[in-house]
Amino acid sequence: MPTQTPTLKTIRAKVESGQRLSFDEGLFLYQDETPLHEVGELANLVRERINGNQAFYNINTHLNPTNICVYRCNFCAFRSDLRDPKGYAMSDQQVLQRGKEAVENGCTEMHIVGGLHHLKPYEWYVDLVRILHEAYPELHLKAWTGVEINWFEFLAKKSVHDILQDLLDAGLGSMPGGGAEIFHPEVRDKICEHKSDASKWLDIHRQAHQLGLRTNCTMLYGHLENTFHRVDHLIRLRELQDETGGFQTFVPLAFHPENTGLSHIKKPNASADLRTVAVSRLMLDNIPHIKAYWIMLGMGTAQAALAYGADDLDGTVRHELIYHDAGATTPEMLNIEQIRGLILEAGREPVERDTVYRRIHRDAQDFRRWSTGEKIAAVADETGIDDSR
Ligand code: V47
Repeated sequence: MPTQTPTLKTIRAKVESGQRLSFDEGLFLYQDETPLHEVGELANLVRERINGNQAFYNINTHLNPTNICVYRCNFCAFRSDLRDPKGYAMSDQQVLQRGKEAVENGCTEMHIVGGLHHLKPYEWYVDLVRILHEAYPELHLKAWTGVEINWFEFLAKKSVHDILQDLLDAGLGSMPGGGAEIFHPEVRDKICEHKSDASKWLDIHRQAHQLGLRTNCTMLYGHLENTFHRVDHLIRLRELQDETGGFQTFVPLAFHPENTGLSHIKKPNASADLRTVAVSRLMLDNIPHIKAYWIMLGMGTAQAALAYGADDLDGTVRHELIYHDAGATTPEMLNIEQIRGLILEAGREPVERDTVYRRIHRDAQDFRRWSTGEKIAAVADETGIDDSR
């Protein structure tokens, strides 16, 4: 049977009745001729169906233990060579100091990613999780991307399963979504040829989900890819999510060209950002949350994104380097009032969550004291994953 050419009318009917959109419909939604406000309106319908008027945030910090990296991804401004004056690797004491600062500032999460340092053994990466978890057990450690886990396979000569088990035993709480970039080899081979390929990245997340870990997923857009590559990327994530249900948030990441090997490319504009958020919400019907990462989008676009499919702004953030090295002009951090204010100004209800989407209750007298409440009901959770770890 010939497939019907997509129109906004047919797509609207499918979205309203909760039917899954096809590859061609994803391409259609990405076309400049398909009015952005209509794509946004449809995405908002799905966003409100799943998450109501709520917009989530957390109190978090970043830790990039080293920027020294064996890979030379041409989109990255953060990496460094060993002898470059910019190169660094943190000591255990510096890492623990960051844990202390996080806890003293009420953080519930530490987001840990970095370079693949050729002189650091596997144990350095595992022990970093262990010392932080032993000193600050209340701090959720969202650590190491699929690309790092793949590097650990090379370092330790162990299986993905055993590596993830070592990290779980050390205190790993979940995994961030970085390193996915663009899966399609036509692009991946041009921007990060040495990095784990799509099937490796996806299989690491599959195995993490099977071990009961929640993970996030990302897509880096606005460089050498076209809309075909983006829709292909989204569908590969959707297929894995059908299998495991372990992804909790999708984070579209806008390329920042400054100080990178692709500095001739113009940064995506606000309409490209909003369209990507909206198409992601519409295509990823099985991933509960879409994040508008304010550090990368800028505050105004992140606020608008809350009406284009996004339901999460990430966190207050401290010590972000990856985007600021690549020219991000956003502040280095926000305080609680500021992030809540952004959400309120956008007409949404701010809800503080922990990393695995449980409500956080803060002590009214001392905001640094908090307790974990109930799981936020987004889509039906049939994964059996236990988040009480
Ligand atoms: O994998 C690197 C991207 C990612 C640039 O899981 C760049 O909640 C744009 O994954 N321009 C790391 N993007 C960041 C990341 C992330 C961020 C926030 C939340 C979560 C989460 C994950 O940043 C890398 C790469 O895709 N990146 N350089 C650049 N110049």
